[in-house]
Parts: sequence; structure tokens; C-alpha cells
Amino acid sequence: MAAVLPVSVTVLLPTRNEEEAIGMTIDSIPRGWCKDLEIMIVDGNSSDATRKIALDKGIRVHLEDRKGYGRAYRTGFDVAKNDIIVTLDADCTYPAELIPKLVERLLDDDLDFISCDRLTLAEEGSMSGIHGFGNWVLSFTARVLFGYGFKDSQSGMWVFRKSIFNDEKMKPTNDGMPLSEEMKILARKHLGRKKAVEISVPYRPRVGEAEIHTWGDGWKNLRFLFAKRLGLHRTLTPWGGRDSNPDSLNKNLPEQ
Ligand SMILES: Nc1nc2c(ncn2[C@@H]2O[C@H](COP(=O)(O)OP(=O)(O)OP(=O)(O)O)[C@@H](O)[C@H]2O)c(=O)[nH]1
Ligand SMILES: [Mg+2]
Repeated sequence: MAAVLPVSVTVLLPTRNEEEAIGMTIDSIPRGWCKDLEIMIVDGNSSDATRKIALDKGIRVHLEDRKGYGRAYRTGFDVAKNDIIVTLDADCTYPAELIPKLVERLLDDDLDFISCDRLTLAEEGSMSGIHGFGNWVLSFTARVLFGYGFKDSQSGMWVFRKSIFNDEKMKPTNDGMPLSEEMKILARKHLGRKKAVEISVPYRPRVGEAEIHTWGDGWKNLRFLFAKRLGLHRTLTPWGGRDSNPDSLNKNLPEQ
């Protein structure tokens, strides 16, 4: 990439006990390619050294002790400082080195939302057989129920403009893993196929133990799809961070 992109970007990582991978994930994020780059974690009260490692790497740490992957993002989307948000897991699975190119694509093609498909280019060992099958079932069900056409409904890497949330309808409601499929359903429904696209990226084996509960989370994801289709899903917590959440920017983060 030749010139520095004239945009401000927040790379947002949800973390819960990722001490083995968080340092490497942060180091893999390219620097110096956009006007302003904020890198931050929204930490779900990790009991290991995750927050300490992130602070030592010089990135922003926001503590959201309410549990859940979706809860972390519903806070992070609100408190992120910059105009473009990039998300990925803090476990070295997603190709952080592609972030500048993906942001450039968002700008060049005047897109609002990119979801990164993992299924097409998944590397050996990145997904167990049962996870692969579960992903296929969920993605297939989502396509049938919503006709939105994304290949990978469970991908956690997105590149989008924060301004999409100016439309209340674009704010996801789920506090758990189903937030991932909800993001894509909302994007295709409210932004349309021209502004919300899917791009295939490599997906790599995880570093560190996952906390995901294969059957439990799979079932919750499936149940969410049907509840959403029938208009029965409910928001349990309000959108956004709480003023009381500790944040390294406010210098009120407790020691870990
Ligand atoms: N803040 C916060 N982060 C969470 C929570 N649960 C999971 N995460 C983080 O969300 C990301 C996704 O969780 P993973 O465990 O990687 O889930 P997954 O990608 O479906 O599972 P793997 O394929 O095994 O990686 C990781 O960076 C986790 O550390 C939570 O309750 N709170
Ligand atoms: Mg992961």
C-alpha cells in the first residue's frame, strides 16, 4: 500500500482469558497505514494475564465484566473512538495482516460492511470436523431463513463504518455468540447487497484454549436464527458501554 489511508480506524478485539494469544495477535496488526489507528480489547473480566499483556503492548483496555461475546461487542462498538471498526478474535485465527487491504477495499468500493468468509480458505487444522459441520448447518439455516446469501454466518472478522449504527435498526441485540450471525443478517437487510459484501480470507488454527461450548453455543445460535425469523428475540441489556466500566483511557483500570 503506497499512501497512508486518510481514515481513522479502531481494531476491536473481545477477550476472555487469551493470555497465550493476545500478545501475538496485537503484534500481527500492521501499523502506520492509516491516519489514526486505535487498537483495543474489550475484556470480559479475564482471570489470567490478558489485560496486563495488552497494557504492556500499549493498547487500550476496556473492561466489560458483563459476560458474553455479543455483550463485549455491543459495548466495544459504542466506545470505539474511530470511524471505521475492524473486529477479530484475539486468538491468532484471523489474518490481521490483511486489515489495511480490507479497509482500502471498503473505501475504494464505497462499502459499508465487509464480512470475512473463513470457510473457503480455511487452513488445515483451523476447524475441527464438528465445528466445520456446525458452521455449515448454521450458515445454511441462515441462508434459508433470511435469504441473505453470506457463505459464513459465524465469521468474527468484519470491517465496517461505525456510522452504520446511526440507524437504530442496525444495532445488534444479542449478548452471546449469535451476535455474529445477527450482524450479517442486519447488514444485508438494512444496507443491501451492494454495500454489505463478503470476502474470503485465510483462517488459521487457534492459539490457546477456546472457551466455546460446541453444542451449547451451536444450539443457541440455531435457536436465535428461528427466534429472530419469528420476531421473538429479546434484548436483555441496553446498547453501549456503561460509564462505570473501567478503561485504560480513563486511567481507572484495576490491576490484574
Ligand atoms: N469480552 C469477552 N470476550 C469473549 C467472551 N467470550 C469469548 N470472548 C472472546 O471472543 C473471541 C471469540 O471467542 P472464541 O472462543 O475464539 O470462539 P470461536 O472463534 O467461535 O471458537 P474457536 O474456533 O475455538 O476459536 C475470542 O477472542 C474470545 O476471547 C466473553 O464473554 N467476553
Ligand atoms: Mg476464535
